[in-house]
Amino acid sequence: MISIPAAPYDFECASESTALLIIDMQRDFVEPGGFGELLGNDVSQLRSTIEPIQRVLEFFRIQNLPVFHTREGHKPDLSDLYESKRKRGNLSCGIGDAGPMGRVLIQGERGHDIIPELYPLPGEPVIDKPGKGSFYATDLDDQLKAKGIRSLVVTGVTTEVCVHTTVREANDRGYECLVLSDCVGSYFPDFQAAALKMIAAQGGILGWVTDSEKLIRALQANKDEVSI
Ligand code: TIU
Repeated sequence: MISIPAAPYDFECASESTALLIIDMQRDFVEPGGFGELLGNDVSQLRSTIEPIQRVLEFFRIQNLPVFHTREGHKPDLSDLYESKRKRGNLSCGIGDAGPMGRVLIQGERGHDIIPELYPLPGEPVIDKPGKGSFYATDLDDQLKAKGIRSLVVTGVTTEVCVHTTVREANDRGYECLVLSDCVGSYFPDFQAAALKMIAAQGGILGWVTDSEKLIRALQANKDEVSI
C-alpha cells in the first residue's frame, strides 16, 4: 500500500488499483472564446492547473499507470442534450451554436477537444459525457471495474461543478477519490476553497485532498522501495 499525506488523513491506495482521472481539460473551458467564457467567466483562472496536471500525467505515463480523460459535450444532432441544459443561462451563443472555436460544446469541434498540453496518448481512454458527472450516461464505471480500479486521483475543471459531481458519483459507487488541490480549478477562488473543504470535511465525507507534489513524492518513494 502507498500512503499519501492528505486531508483529513493519509490516503492509502495500491498502485495496481489506482487511476488518474483528468476531467474536461477542453478548450471550451480553459481557452478564450469557449463555453466557459460565453458563460461570463474569466478562463485565465483555470490555467494554473495545466502545469501541475502535466507533471502528474507524465508520472503516471512513465509508471504505466492508467489514465482516463473526460470531455463534456454533445452529439452534433443534439440528441443527448436536454432542453433544460440548452436553454440554461439565456446565452445568445450557447451549446450547439456556432462560436469562435466551432459549435459550442459539440463533439468533433475544436473547442470541444482536449488542450494540446494534456492531449491523450493513443490507448488512453477518453470518456465523452453529456453531463457534469463523469459516470452519468457513460461506461466509465465499467471501464474502471474492468481494470480493477478502486482509487481515483482526480484532476481537472471546474472544481465545484464537474469535479465535485464526479467525486460524488464515484463516492456513491465505492471508489475512493484523492483530489489534487493544485490540479483542479474554478472560475471563482472562493468556490475553489469551499469545494475542497467540503470534500475533506467530516472525516473525508466525499474523499481526500492533497497536492501534486505530495502525490508524486509518495508514489516515487514507493517505486524506489519496490525497485530496491
Ligand atoms: N461552468 C462550469 O463551471 N463548468 C461546466 O460547465 N463544466 C465543467 O465543470 N466541466
